[in-house]
Amino acid sequence: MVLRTLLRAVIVGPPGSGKGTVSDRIVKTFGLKHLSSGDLLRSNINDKSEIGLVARAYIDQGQLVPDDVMTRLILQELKVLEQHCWLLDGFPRTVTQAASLDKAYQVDTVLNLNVPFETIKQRLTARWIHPASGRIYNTDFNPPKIPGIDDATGEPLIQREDDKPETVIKRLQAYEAQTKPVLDYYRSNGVLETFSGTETNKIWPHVHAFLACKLPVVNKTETSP
Ligand code: G5P
Ligand code: MG
Repeated sequence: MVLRTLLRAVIVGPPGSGKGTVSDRIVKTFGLKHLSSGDLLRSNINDKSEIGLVARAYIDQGQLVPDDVMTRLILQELKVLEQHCWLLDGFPRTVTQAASLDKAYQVDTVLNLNVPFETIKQRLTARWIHPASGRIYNTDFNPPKIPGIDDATGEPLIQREDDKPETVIKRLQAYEAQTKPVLDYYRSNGVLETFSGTETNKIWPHVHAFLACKLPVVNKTETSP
C-alpha cells in the first residue's frame, strides 16, 4: 500500500479509449480527485475565457493545444489539489508536458489504456456528454435512461464537436505522433502499467485489482468487480 503520502496517478490512452469512463469508476471506488484536461478546456471554451478562445481553434482541428498553455493551466489546478490523491486524465500528452509535470510532482503510477483504434472510432460517434459535470454516455454502451437527457440533472446532453469522424482521425494521428512517446518516457521511469482490451468492463477489474494494492477502497460501487 502506498500510504507514505498521496498517490499521484495519470491515466493515458488514445481518444475514446475509456479514460473518462475508467476515471469515473476509480473516483467512485477509491475517492481520488479527478482532473480531466479535456473537461477543463471545454469548460474554458464554454466560459469564453482567454484560454478557451485559444484552445478552441486547436481542439476543433483535432490538434493538441500548445504545451505552455496546457502546462500552466494544469499546474495551476493541481495547486488546489495538493492535499489530495489525484488522477490526471488527458495530461501529460507530450514528453515536454510530462517533463514539466515531473518538475512539480512525483508521478507514482501511469495507467495506460491500450485499446485498438478500430474499436475507438465506432465509440466516439455514439458518445453524448453532460457538459456541466463531464458525465459520459454512449448510445450502445451506457445509454442515458431518457435519450438525450442527463440521468442526474434532467438537463440536455450534447455531442462533442471534435467527435466528428474527420476530426477523430486527426486526434488519433496526434496521439500516434505526440502522445505515444509519453508511454516510453514513463516506461523508462518504471511507472507505466498497461491494460489492453476492447471492452471497459473487461479492463476495469484489472485496473481495480492494481489500484487496490496501492489505495484503500472507500466505496464499493455497482461497477466494483
Ligand atoms: P480529451 O477530452 O482529453 P481524448 O481525445 O483524449 O479527449 P476522450 O475523447 O475524452 O479522449 P476517453 O476519455 O478516453 O476519450 O474515453 P471515454 O469518454 O471514457 O469513452 C469514449 C466513449 O466510449 C464514451 O461514449 C463511452 O461511454 C464509450 N465507452 C467506454 N467504454 C466502452 C466499451 O467498453 N464499449 C463501448 N461500446 N463503448 C464504451 O481532449 C480533447 C482535446 O483537448 C485538447 C486536444 O485538442 C484534445 O484533442 N487537449 C490537449 N491538448 C494538449 N495537451 C493536453 N494535455 C490536452 N488535453 C486535452
Ligand atoms: Mg475523456
